[in-house]
Amino acid sequence: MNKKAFIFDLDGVIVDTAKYHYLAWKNLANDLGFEFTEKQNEQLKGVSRVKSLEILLKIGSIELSENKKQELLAEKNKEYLEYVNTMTSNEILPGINQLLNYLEEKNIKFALGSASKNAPLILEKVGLFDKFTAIVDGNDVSKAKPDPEVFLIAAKKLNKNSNNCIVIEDALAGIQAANIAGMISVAIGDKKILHEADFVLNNTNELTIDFVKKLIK
Ligand code: B16
Ligand code: MG
Repeated sequence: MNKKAFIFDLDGVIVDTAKYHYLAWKNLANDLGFEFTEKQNEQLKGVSRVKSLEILLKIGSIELSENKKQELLAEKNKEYLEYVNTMTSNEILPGINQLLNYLEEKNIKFALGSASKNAPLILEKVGLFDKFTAIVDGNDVSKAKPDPEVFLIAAKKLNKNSNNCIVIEDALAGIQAANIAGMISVAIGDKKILHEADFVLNNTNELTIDFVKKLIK
């Protein structure tokens, strides 16, 4: 067995659920009487559900009671799950299936490290649930990224030291969490935003077998 292991973020790396989060948050904002743009939605990527609502309410300059916030969080998640329930394996991002199959073939373990409390359901919908050695998600952590907790739990479940773990992430907070954990960080997205990562790729197509071979050497 290779001594290296991989930890994958979910939204933005395995699938693009950001578009569904956006639709649900946008509808909520509209119900509350303000607009929420796709550009503003960038601020919610990789951020927990509760923190996302805080950011949204700040954009709309709205203050609400704790009870009302809980109600809105449930409402948003209900709509989001309606989109999630339509998901199939067609929504797995390019290059990911090939990469996971290669890792399996080479006996290289991999885990999920996501902020989403819906991660197990999403993996089930796209048919990847059984592939992961461990799934660590928003239900397992008390501190959100950039705190390294989610990745440290994943490393423990993989039975690997941090310096042998390779994290694939699309959010700056996730890259910072991987770096703080002492892991190898691979970012997917904009170099200007994600320059703190050890490696930055434009998209998941660039997660080629050749690139992975260099990482695990
Ligand atoms: P949920 P990741 C994150 O997933 C999303 O990027 C972020 O937009 C979302 O608010 C968060 O999950 C929580 O999701 O409402 O499903 O618990 O990128 O960490 O896989
Ligand atoms: Mg992400």
